[in-house]
Amino acid sequence: MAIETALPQIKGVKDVPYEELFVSGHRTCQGCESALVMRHMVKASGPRTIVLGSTGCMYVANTTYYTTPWVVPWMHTQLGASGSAALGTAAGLKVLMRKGKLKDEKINVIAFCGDGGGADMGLGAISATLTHKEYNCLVLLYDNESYANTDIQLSSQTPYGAVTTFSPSGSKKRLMHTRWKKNVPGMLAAGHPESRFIAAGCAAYAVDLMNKIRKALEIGGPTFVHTLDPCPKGWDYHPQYSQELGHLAVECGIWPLYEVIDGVCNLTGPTRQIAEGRKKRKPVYEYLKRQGRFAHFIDEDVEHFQSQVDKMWTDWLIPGVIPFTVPAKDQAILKIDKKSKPLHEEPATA
Ligand SMILES: Cc1ncc(C[n+]2csc(CCOP(=O)(O)OP(=O)(O)O)c2C)c(N)n1
Ligand code: SF4
Ligand SMILES: [Mg+2]
Repeated sequence: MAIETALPQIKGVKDVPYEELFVSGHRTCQGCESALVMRHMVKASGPRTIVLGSTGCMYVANTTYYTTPWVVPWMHTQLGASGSAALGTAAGLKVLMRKGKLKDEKINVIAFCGDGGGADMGLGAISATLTHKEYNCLVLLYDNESYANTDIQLSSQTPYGAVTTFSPSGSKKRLMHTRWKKNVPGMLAAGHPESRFIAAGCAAYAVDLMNKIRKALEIGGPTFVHTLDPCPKGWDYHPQYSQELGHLAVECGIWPLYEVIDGVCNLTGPTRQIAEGRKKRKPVYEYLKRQGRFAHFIDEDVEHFQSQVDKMWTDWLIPGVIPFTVPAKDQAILKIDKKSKPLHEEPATA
């Protein structure tokens, strides 16, 4: 029987494959959105997929001794090595197929990493991988905004002011952590013109996310998807609110959804509606007040958070994506006319 490998775009939930390739047998917390990302990721990619994963919750909790939820082939890789593992596996498959030792067919290679493993330790390897355009592989960074598996330590993805085990709020210092979250997908998109697909998604928008995974795998070459994943343990909220928090992160403009295809940026989902003025951006307080990690915030902290998010929307060259601001006097030189030119053109998919 011929194996179906083409991955068409999913038009609605009725189109979502029934087949589960990430099943029971894992020990992630109730309400773990990173586990949902894994499930959506392989649902979208289908059975002809090899998954590689760096150390973290999605390794440890998914491979408790003698059990695994993975139906597809799966391999662990070192904490900072998802980029190298993706590239090495894609290169190995290519050689085996060229030598006739493996049937020449499309096999999806996906390497995942957490924010600690991808945005911090393994960023160099991911960057290198995104320059090797002759290999087909996807790196998926699942971002729960901490080193969760080792008990919620601060990472470069932890939001401004949030409490982690490395940034507790104290009586002398209310905010132990005051860095703004590193903009990983924007940075990778801006710096890797040979990567044909780089996107930001969220499991709360499941179809949007699955379509981004599919586009990445169909467009080919080295690609990257970054997901924001609410984590009940690290963010300190009841597990039943994970989806709601994913929605709020996007609706408050904190986590813009977009994809960059061949250098063309396309905002997606509610992010697009907000940018087009069809939906009102919610105040960040709606998001912050739902999580214990921000319980120590006073008004001025919320105001600062809001002002930073506002800047992402009003000053950045592409809202939430590219953090350059262009002075009015230079907008004509750079051919930027925000009023007459649509900022977010629909890119042609390959
Ligand atoms: C080189 C190295 N340093 C430290 C560790 C210990 N360690 C294991 S998992 C982990 C946290 C990883 O965080 P992240 O990548 O964000 O994944 P998460 O646990 O949040 O899912 C750490 C520090 C390790 N396994 N390898
Ligand atoms: S700590 Fe967070 S990321 Fe880890 S398994 Fe629990 S909910 Fe998921
Ligand atoms: Mg993490």
